[in-house]
Amino acid sequence: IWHDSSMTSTLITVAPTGAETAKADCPALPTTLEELVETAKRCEAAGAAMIHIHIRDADHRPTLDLGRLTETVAAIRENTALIVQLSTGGAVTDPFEHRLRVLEAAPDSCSLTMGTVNFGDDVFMNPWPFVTELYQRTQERHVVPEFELFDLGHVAALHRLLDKFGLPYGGKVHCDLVMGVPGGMPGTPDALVAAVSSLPAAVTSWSATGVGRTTLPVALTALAKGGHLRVGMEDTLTLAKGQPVTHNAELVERAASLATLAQRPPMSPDEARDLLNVDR
Ligand code: KMH
Ligand code: ZN
Repeated sequence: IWHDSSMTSTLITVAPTGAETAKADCPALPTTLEELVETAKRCEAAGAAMIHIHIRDADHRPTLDLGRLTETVAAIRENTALIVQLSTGGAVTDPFEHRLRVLEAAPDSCSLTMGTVNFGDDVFMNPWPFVTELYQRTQERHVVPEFELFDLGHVAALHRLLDKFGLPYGGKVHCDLVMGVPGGMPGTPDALVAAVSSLPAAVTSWSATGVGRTTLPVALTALAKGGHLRVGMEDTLTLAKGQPVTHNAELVERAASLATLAQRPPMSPDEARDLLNVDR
């Protein structure tokens, strides 16, 4: 008997950079526009359909500079068919105003974190008034949000948000479970099952990502549960103990192999646009 979800193909999102790793500590991290475009092309060829983008300034430090973001969106669109998702999370030090302004770069999609969470020694701030303001702006500007869920409380907040403010632009509800962050839910199969079982009925698709050593257990469980995958150097810097990632495409290739083995091969950017109802 084939379960429905086992016949669906897999959306692979690549998150190649993030805001936490220093270029000096990891020269393979794509921090320039040229590196990002090259990464996007190779990851698309390896099976990615969406890219979750954080950008850096000329000194490789995280930035939410609107000009740079706009230029980045254009460059990825010109060189790939990937769905362009900009991070509105930024770095833990970014002010709310700058994070709201990200939408002005007109991406296809944006991340939208559903609550505050301890983040290692830091705090990733997402108070309710910020979450609701950002959500309403996505609806006004026709940006498809991806709800980032770091904890079970964020799942409860997603119920509240949808009840109060209705469906996102496009009518689909896609979320991403970010697991294994020190301060958030653990990257375990049990936690994944608990979070997925609690998702609102309006959710039409979900992906999961496990940071660090939780990458593989989270990816394998997500595939088995009918979910999609997010991988990349934002979340994972080693393929195995003592084996550093030398290019984001290695993580996408591994995700694509797992998905293919699970008989849920990677979906094309075009299929992903249908899944998320992102404009063409
Ligand atoms: N860099 C983290 C503080 C997102 O992209 O929306 C937040 C983050 C989530 O990466
Ligand atoms: Zn991010």
